[in-house]
Amino acid sequence: MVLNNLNSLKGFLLKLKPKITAAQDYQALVYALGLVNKRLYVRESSSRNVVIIGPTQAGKSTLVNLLLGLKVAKVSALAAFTRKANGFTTNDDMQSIKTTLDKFFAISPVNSSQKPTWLLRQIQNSEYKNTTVWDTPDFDSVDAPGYKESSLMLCALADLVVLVLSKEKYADLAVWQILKLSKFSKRPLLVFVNKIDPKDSEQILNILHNKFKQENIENIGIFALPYIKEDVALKLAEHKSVIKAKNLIKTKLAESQAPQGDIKAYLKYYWTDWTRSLTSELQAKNTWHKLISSEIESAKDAYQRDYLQSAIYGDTRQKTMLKLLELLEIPQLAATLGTIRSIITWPFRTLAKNFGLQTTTGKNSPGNEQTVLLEIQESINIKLLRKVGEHSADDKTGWWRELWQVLKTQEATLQAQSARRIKQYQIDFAPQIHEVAQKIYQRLEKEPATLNSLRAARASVDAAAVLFAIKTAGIGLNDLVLTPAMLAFTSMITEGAVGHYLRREEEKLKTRQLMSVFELLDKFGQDLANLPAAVSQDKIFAIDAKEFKTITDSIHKL
Ligand SMILES: Nc1nc2c(ncn2[C@@H]2O[C@H](COP(=O)(O)OP(=O)(O)OP(=O)(O)O)[C@@H](O)[C@H]2O)c(=O)[nH]1
Ligand SMILES: [Mg+2]
Repeated sequence: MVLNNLNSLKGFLLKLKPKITAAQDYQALVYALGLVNKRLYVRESSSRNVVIIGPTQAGKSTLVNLLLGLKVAKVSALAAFTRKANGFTTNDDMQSIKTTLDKFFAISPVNSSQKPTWLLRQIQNSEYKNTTVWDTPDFDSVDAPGYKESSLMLCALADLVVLVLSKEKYADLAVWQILKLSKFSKRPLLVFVNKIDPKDSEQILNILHNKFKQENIENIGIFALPYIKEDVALKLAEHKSVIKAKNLIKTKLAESQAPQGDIKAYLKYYWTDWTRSLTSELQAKNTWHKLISSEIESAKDAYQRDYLQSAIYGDTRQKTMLKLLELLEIPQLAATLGTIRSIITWPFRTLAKNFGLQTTTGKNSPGNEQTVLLEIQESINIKLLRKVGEHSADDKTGWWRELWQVLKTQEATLQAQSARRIKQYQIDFAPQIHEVAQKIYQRLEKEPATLNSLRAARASVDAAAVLFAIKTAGIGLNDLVLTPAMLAFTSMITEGAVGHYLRREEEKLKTRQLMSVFELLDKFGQDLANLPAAVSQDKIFAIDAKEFKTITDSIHKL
């Protein structure tokens, strides 16, 4: 259970990592990854780790050699000389430590081609059994952000930390920022101040003791090392500070395993800082969904107002009428068909004129409903684009700006997609219109007088010819439904005996139509809600509110 939690926590931290810009938060997060990886991969029985850390040129590599009594770490007067973590181990089983360390240090994407940030070398030293002593890169030089991860990770791995300061560096902010990380981990901390003039030594040690007290950071000893002109290693090897420190380290390492440290408290302490941008982003996402909902709601109102309750709803009625004509099978039509057949080979304009059409708008001109829906869709997009633009103006996370870009580039695609959805809705809804026509026809069958008069009427015959033209010539519905013939036929029905019945059925149809269009509009909303997914994951967190909550809750169970 805890392992599962740790694994998902690790995945979450890895997602946060590339987006954290504040240096201190970043370093705290890498340290947290170290703590998590240590729990996940480092067995308690494995070798002990002594980690030497400090600012550049403080004398870390020099001290590693002094503590080991060997000349293994490379010392140089070049600033930021050590750039990889160098482990010197007395453990015989190099292979097994390497395997463990490979897992421990992996905090970059699995297939990243990054070069290893650490090296391991076996040494012979009978003083430290089953121990790895680490020389680490500095954490304060200009280049350090590029390589200090391994030092931070090692601080988390350490069973004991040795901090090396020089007389110019002990008050540096970077030093104290790193030390604050160790507050929660409870690793024994030993401090060296290097290159000190012996006459200043007491004073500097006092200042440091006070500073540690003030910062509430525990240490197991602070030692001063004098500035030596040359042959540092040779002359300091027997220095009392070095001897004392070596004994202290050996005693500490011999004690039972260092406490694991309180990961939970540590995570809780930094959690708000690490997730501040994520929280703003999730808030922005939430606002985006609310904006969409409110636009879709007004679109639903607009559809009712501009279509269902408007005079142009006639086009649905005309579709019903056309279907009804089909069902009526008017006998006189056969005679008319001859004429129609000769007409349909004519150009479209001539044909349309024959049926009393004033204007011809082409055979693909959209129906009224389609036009209304397309306009509604366009208006949703325009309004949302404006609102997203407003939010971008004071956007701290960059999320709104990214969304604006996506919305702008996807505008045409969205429109095309909506147009397809509208067409599909109309195709899917057609059977319901036909069903109403069926019902009216069945109703008419019960009233043979009306049925016969309809079949006989001149208007029906002309209208049937219109229907025929639509079916055979592929002429757009909208061009022809308003012909006088269709209007005459429609009014015969509406004003006739079944008029009342028709209107009642039409009301029911409207309700179903409204529901179908609500579904359609909700799909528009879904398309819009999915837009943030198109934003590159380099730019925003790929974390949703649910995942965030699950992980946040899981910290309490650690
Ligand atoms: N004269 C003198 N030089 C010292 C003393 N301690 C360290 N040095 C020199 O200071 C320089 C830096 O020492 P290193 O041990 O390489 O320092 P470091 O902390 O490992 O430095 P980076 O790896 O660059 O971060 C080297 O030239 C050392 O010889 C000392 O007590 N006296
Ligand atoms: Mg060094």
